[in-house]
Amino acid sequence: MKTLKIAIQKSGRLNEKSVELLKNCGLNFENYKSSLISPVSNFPLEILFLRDDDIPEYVQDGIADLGIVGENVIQETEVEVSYLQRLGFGKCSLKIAVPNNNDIASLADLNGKAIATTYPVILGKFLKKEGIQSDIRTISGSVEISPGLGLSDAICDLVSTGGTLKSNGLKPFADVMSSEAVLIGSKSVENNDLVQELIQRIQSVLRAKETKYVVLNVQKYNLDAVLALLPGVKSPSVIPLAEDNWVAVHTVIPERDFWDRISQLKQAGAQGIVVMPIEKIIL
Ligand code: PRT
Ligand code: ZN
Repeated sequence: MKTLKIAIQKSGRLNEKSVELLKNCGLNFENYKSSLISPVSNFPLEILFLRDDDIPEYVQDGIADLGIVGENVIQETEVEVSYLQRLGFGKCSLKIAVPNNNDIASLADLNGKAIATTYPVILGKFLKKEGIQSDIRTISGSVEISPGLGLSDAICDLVSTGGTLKSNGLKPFADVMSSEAVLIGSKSVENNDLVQELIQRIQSVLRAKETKYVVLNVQKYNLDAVLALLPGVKSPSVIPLAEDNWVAVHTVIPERDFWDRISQLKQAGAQGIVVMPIEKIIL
């Protein structure tokens, strides 16, 4: 079978998490900062390290079969690619932001105003949908300083913590889109067996990330109350302990309701709760 190529960001916010994800999928490769291409020794795959802006087109044109990139970049480049898997990292929102002291109170107030952005395509579509006519000023970076320099009345930029807006005297005003890193593929590879294998490995790593392996001890008379709180992948394992009347329960619980569940378990009589990370969950 032909060797696949996957394009990931060479350096920047998505590089480290993309490399970590692929390594957690059991792929062996060198991550030399100087190389543009790195072969995987134990899977028919090559990794291309690129600027994120180039990834969607490389995938669309079939130069790479797969890519990991932010949805914001895919939508801005308007490429024809398949979304194969959301990856849960690189989360951010594209927002319109305005100076703290300003007279912009509603979207309609953006009519006739200048908005600086590096995302003219996405912003243009958003404004069109909202029936707003603004002057979109496309700039290549440091968007957040443009209102202070008198170059625009507002900006449209990616926000994660909001710290950059704050330190530039700006406040978020409208959400344009939310984004995260996604695995994309060229239209021709969707049904390829190796691609499906890779997607399954990625899903098992993502599932594992969302869950914890929990071991706890409980007296038998409290077991039912504790089990009622534990969904488990199928059902929790209950193992007798050397001490009479005690059992150990092993299970997997979702990270999102982790702390709630832990305090409920303690109230129900669980003791010696050990929580462990999981590497992979293969269903
Ligand atoms: O060199 P290359 O072209 O590959 O990288 P790049 O400089 O274009 O992109 P990079 O590495 O900055 O971001 C890559 C991807 O990370 C983006 O396309 C998004 O999908 C995602 N991402 C997640 C972000 C952010 N969070 C983010 N906060 N990209 C940029 N920012 C910037 C934002 O533009 C602003 O300047 O961070 C600043 C705001 O951050 P906060 O935390 O202060 O709100
Ligand atoms: Zn870029």
